Amino acid sequence: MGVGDNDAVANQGFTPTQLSARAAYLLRGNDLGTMTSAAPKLYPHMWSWDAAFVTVGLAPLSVERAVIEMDTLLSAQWSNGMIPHIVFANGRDGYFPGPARWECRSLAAAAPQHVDTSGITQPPVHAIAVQRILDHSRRRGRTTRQVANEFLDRRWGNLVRWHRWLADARDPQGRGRVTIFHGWESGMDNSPRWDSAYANVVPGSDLPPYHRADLDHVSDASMRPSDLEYDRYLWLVEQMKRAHYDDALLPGVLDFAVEDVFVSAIFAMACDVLATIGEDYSKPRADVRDLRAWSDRFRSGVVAATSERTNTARDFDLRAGRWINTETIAGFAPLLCGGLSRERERALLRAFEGPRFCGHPDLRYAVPPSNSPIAANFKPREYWRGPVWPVMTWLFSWAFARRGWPERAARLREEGLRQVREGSFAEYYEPFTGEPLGSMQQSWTAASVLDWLD
Ligand code: 9WN
Repeated sequence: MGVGDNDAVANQGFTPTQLSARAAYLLRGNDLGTMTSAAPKLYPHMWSWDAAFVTVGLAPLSVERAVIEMDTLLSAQWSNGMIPHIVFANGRDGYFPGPARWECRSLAAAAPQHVDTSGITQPPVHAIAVQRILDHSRRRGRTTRQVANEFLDRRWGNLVRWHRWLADARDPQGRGRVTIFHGWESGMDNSPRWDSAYANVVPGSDLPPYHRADLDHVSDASMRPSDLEYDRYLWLVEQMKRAHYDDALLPGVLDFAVEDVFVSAIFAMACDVLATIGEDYSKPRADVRDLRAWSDRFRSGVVAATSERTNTARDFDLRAGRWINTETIAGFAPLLCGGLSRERERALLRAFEGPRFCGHPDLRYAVPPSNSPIAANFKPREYWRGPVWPVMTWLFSWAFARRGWPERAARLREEGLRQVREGSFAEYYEPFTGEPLGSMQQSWTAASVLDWLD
């Protein structure tokens, strides 16, 4: 912090110029060379959806560096098409479960051999990053445009294979929803959405012992998932390892199998974004056709998952054979991908902006909390069970702009920026007090700010 910064914090927070300079500085600090760590201490490696959001923040700073970020991630793609949820930085410890626990190189036939990765996936937001790379390159000179175009030529096949894997391996019956086999695959690890499904995950007595590294980095353990939750997370990893991470075997052996409506909506939207890029850059027509077909299929799957009464979207527990009724941010999935009738969509927007979400009278900022403050299981400081995640505010503001709702997008941006101008770029925030929580200097929070202030 420079002289006078404390005054800035005590008063109104940093000015936009100061804030974007600090965000850029933060990403530089978290830069490991060819990847950006998700956060310096708690998450010292590359996470898949973090990397996509980070790329969105890097693109206005340097298209070249943004391309490197995506290249690193896509180089770690599995041969079946899966983009793994973590790409481990060489020689860095401090995160559990690390490569020694996942053992992907030795167990999974599809895992790459030149790099260590985890054996699960994360939400497919990468098309947004690719779009941002291309958009920013068009504002630059010829050399930068060429870097971006070559990137697209080099990686188009990876991107289509990634989407094909999601459509085929994770929706083999064509229901229009992506199945996840681990709560981590949703990116919303301990959301109340997964409570009932996790209740059926009973860790075996042969769960190998482990030490949680996350609790070494956060000041208050109650901001993180509990030990029982961790036992379940690790038990699912054990089940996957025993099945050699084989796509064909997972549905038969995993205690947790849920159709994730939020991931499905992101996928529908991402397929459209990629298809448009494909058209604009003359990519194979067959690819574009497949992408549009997946987009339609998953949009329908999301709409079919909505409640007639509330219009919110629900996840489906494949093991229990029932819809999961919770009141979380994921319920607004149809606002990301569209597909609802005009009337139902208006009602859903009203719910998003109403007193059960962004319009709750006690919220410090009018941004969506991860769980409704009205819900019985709402916990204002506990990870995905209540806090506000700025990157989710960014995702909704980006999607609203794309859906043709510029005022709504601008409102989320303004409120999101008001929330983070205290300058710690926290992973998540207490919704009523605005207290920064979890990891500080979280890369995707800085990236959101950089895009908002660009
Ligand atoms: C497990 C990195 C990741 C995010 C997730 C967030 C958290 C990891 C963890 O951190 O998950 O993947 O160890 O808690 O829930 O969304 O990608 O920022």
